[in-house]
Amino acid sequence: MALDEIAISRAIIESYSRKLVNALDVDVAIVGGGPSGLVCGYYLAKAGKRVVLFERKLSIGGGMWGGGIMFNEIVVQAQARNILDEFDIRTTEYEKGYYLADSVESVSTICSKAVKAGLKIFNLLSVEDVMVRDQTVRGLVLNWSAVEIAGLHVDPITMRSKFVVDATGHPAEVAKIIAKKSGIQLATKSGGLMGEQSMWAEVGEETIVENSREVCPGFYVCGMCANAVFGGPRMGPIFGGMLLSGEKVANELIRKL
Ligand code: 48H
Repeated sequence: MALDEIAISRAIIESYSRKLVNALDVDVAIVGGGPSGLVCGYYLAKAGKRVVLFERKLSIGGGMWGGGIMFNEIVVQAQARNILDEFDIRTTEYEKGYYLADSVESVSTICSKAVKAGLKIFNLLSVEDVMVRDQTVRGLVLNWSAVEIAGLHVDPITMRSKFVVDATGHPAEVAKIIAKKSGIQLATKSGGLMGEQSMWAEVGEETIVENSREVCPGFYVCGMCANAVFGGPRMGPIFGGMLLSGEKVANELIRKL
């Protein structure tokens, strides 16, 4: 059979367009494909919810690939090891309570299992705004990352979801947009973003899970973003809190949906 380049092009365009159209009205939209967003998406998809994830970059995995200072190993504490077990990611005990995993195995496995569970991932799409109705976050405004990077004046498109999850990591991008543009008071002490605090692994890992929750109607945060919004320390290359926070938000949303 002779290969027809036009058939290849048509296949991709038709299939992607269908996938994107199906993503325009869903249960949950997650922004950011780092460890917390991926784990959140996995549990929601596994529970049969319609869930999509938008990631600005070409690659999925956020800050997990690089372990600590590009040494591609991650540390996970005992409380989160069962999540790595759930994904069948191999761990070794370094010393009591500290487990090591290969960061490449971790990201690729979580991503693969999340997609196979039904999470629809769109890479190369950036969230530049939210849709708000009746003081409730109801969806996202999307544009190609290439448009954003090139600074082109191209208008975005909009998708609707019952809930939005900000998993954009340190910059807390969606929370910042809501605080700046929507007039909605966030459920923090100041009503706005409290800001991330300096390194303290133990407190950071505890608070990240506590802070992974609803911030205003229709809007949740998980992962590093949760401490940027509610004010909590960073924790360096220990990833248990990221996994537990994604799981926590997924379970809360599964109860609500
Ligand atoms: C689309 C976006 C947008 C946008 C950002 O940083 P991440 O890995 O996030 P987490 O919270 O799952 O994990 C944090 C962890 O990697 C980390 O940084 C730790 C533990 N730090 C501790 C320390 O002390 O430094 O992933 C966030 C993802 C990235 O891939 C971004 O590209 C993406 O979100 N993203 N995607 N639209 N507007 N903003």
